[in-house]
Amino acid sequence: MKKEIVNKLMNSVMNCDTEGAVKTAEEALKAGVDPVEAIEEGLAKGIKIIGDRFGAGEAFLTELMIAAQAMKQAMAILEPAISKRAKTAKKALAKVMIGTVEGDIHDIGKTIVTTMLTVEGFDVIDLGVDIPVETFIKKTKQEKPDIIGMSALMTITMLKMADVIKALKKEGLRRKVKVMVGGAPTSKEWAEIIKRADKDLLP
Ligand code: B12
Repeated sequence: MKKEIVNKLMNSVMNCDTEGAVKTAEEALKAGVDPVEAIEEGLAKGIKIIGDRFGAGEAFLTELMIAAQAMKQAMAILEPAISKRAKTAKKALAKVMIGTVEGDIHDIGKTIVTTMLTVEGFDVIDLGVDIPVETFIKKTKQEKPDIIGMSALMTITMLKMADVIKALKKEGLRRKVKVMVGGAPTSKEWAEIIKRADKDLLP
């Protein structure tokens, strides 16, 4: 039953069925489906399938846009159920500042990460999307985060992550923060490359 609902979520997004995605998200909560599983195993799988079709020239950008809208609206129903689990620690575990890098407006994954970190007791500042290097630097000076999270969904924009790290170093901020990168095109290998570039930049 729960598995069926999760599959229905996947299919609704894949088929650009916003109404179906919203209704199924409500059904999922009623049936006691884990909202994180509903997002990761249902909605996210659906958007990945249509994304792959788009990449193969088998789907139009408008379809991608509608599917993304369906996913966002279903997430809006599921997220409050995740937020309810928020740990009520007196002191935040750490301050995280997160943003999607310049040139990139993808924010679905970043929003999930923001919700999960908040639930786990981190103080999260979400800068939004299309964030220039200068803004990462300016906000780091203002907010003094312990961790900076960067999201990129395109191979071209993920390069901006290295630019932010370089700028942090140039401004003498690199040793004061940990840097976290994520988004579909990133990988362990990419994290290693970023780490190496980072090391070279350290005195
Ligand atoms: C939805 C989507 C869109 C939506 C975005 C809506 C939105 N508000 O986000 C719309 C329709 C607007 C869109 C636009 C475009 N898109 Co698009 N899009 C996608 C799609 C289908 C899904 C992305 C997504 O939301 N996935 C679901 C989430 C849950 O997964 P995720 O983002 O990977 O996040 C998870 C992890 O990666 C991680 N994570 C994410 N961020 C972070 C950050 C940190 C710090 C950490 C720790 C973890 C973490 O946690 C998340 C939870 O598990 C992908 C396909 C794909 N396979 O990724 C294409 C894709 C990314 N898009 C693509 C393209 C080309 C475009 C456009 C250029 C299309 C165009 N011609 O205009 C534009 C770009 C606009 C821009 N300047 O950014 C390409 C990129 C190709 C490439 N190799 O660079 C892809 C891969 C599609 C394809 N197969 O060709 N897109």
